[in-house]
Amino acid sequence: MEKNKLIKKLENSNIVFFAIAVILFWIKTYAAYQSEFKLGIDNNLQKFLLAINPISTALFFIGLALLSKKHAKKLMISINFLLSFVLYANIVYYRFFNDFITVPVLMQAKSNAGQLGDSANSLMNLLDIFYFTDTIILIVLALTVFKKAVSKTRKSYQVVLLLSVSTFLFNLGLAEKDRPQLLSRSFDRNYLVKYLGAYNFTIYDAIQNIRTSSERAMASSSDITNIQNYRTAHYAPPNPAYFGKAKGMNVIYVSLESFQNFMIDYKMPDGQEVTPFLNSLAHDGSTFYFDNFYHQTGQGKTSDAEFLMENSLYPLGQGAVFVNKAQNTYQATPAILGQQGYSSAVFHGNYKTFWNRNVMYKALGYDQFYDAEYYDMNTPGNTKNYGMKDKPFFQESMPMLEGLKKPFYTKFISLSNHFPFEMDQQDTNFPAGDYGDSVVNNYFQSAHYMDEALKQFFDALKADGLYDNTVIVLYGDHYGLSENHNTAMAKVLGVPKITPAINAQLQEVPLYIHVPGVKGGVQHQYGGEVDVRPTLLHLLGIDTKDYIEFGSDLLSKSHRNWALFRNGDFVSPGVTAIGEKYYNPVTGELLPDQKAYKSTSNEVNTELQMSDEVVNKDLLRFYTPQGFKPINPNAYSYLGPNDGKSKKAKTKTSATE
Ligand code: GP9
Ligand code: MN
Repeated sequence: MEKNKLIKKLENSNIVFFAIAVILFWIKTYAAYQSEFKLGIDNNLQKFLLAINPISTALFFIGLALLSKKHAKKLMISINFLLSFVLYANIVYYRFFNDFITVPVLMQAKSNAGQLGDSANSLMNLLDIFYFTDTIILIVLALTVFKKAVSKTRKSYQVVLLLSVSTFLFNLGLAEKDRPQLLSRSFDRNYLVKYLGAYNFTIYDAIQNIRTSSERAMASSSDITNIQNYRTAHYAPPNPAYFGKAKGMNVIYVSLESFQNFMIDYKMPDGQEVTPFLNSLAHDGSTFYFDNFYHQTGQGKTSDAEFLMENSLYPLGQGAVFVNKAQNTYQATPAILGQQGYSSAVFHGNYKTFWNRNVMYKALGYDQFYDAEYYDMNTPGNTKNYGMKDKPFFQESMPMLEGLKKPFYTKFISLSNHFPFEMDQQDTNFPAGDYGDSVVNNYFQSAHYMDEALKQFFDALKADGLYDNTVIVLYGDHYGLSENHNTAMAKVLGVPKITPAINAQLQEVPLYIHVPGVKGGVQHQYGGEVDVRPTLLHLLGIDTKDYIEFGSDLLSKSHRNWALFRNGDFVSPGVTAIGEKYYNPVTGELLPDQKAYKSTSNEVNTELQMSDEVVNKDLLRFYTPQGFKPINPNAYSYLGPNDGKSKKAKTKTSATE
């Protein structure tokens, strides 16, 4: 009898319903942390924090429902559903990108028509319903056992709020103990999620975004002084042996989609080289081939690589700088060369709005953008994934390239070697890999196709005489095979497992620079995409000392021999730093004196912070390098091939009539 009474009492209380909601939500979130995300938990404190971090969120948000006496249960269920949705969206995004959703990523979904697009379906499965089971259980309970439950008072919310705030502060306090300055100097989203949880991360991210937009408004011209001093201190003067060796020559950049450096000289089990053409360039002695060169991109992928290469600034820690900071002032290579008599153009077989390119290219000073509209996207077999396949792309680009005013500065963004790398059967007779992972297997065929397309492009350049008077720069934009494929990658590389040091090495992308008449060869210095612009400008005879940039000329005698990653990790000849742990790059083992490298980590963070300041505060608007005229992005317009033609066509028709 007594027992029944107690049960009745419990069933009648919304507080009990609330407690069940919190516990279910907690378990669900923790299960997701364990099974979906690779957060790099490495001590007991971190384990503990991961376990407790959903509590404050659950108490706070689900607890809000207690403010309503009438609709408490309904509200709890709705809030639970919303939170579950946030978690699940992150899970799906993480399966593809190994990263968490940020506000800028949500914003750029508009301009990229949802980059996940078709892939999203393949990243979801039926078992994912698990992430909504708590919502379902709550609905069932609300309709049955707790049908009659009521809230006696709103006061319970005060208690819950107090509990939530104190658990949060406790959590944050412990996190800061393990990682000081967690909130102020974190470039790695994994850290924030592992210490504070996926939901708090979303809130932190939203606040960060509001903060950076107000940062621009508050900035003043004095903010650039600090940056200028830093820049002057790190300037690497040109190497006289190379300075001006390409003066007046045309420039062609080729962005090699998703192309990683491990492919160079890689042989399939039957002995076939995957990329014979690129291999031959690496060894021909007349092309610089950098074999310790790294991508430094963030969430903006291809566009981040473009940003690095042409501004020598780092992309943003969150979102794509092309999308979020296209209104800023820049002093980019196309603008610099434009003022030296160069014409400039980008060639890319995808639509111009992707990555907000049509807006950003104007800020960079590009005269023309040949986007998808200029290519034959209708012939069956010409396109794949996002647009043109590389062979028809290069082929159709030639007449447009030949029509440019010389000297020209151009960029070709290849596209078909893009995730998931599937090939149309008629495009390949190269064997796929056999590594138990279809994405990895396809990668070999797809890269081989790109290599053939490049050879064809070089042949065309040789045939029309451009080759002898053109600097050609080829670079892999970013990794193609994410950590999700590391099991197969271990087989590809013939190692027992992908250690953190090997994983860092997998971020290597090839860089080639061919300068007619200049002897090249394999170069072992470390560098990243940020270093290419000073290298190129110095070859063209333009000293970069007055420009605000963070890279250093790869051919300079005082080149900084490192590559830092956007999340604050770095690689250099003696050490690979991952998550502030320092490894021997060769053996992959932790280095004995971990403290010795802390100062380099600090330098890396300072550099990223400085670059972020330039971009977030739009500081280049306060500074004009000597000899450079600020450009007006509105003065550029990219007409499509048919724009303005309709009128002409009409005139023609009426003339014949
Ligand atoms: C799309 C191309 C590929 O235009 O740049 O985008 P990615 O996903 O590699 O950034
Ligand atoms: Mn890309």
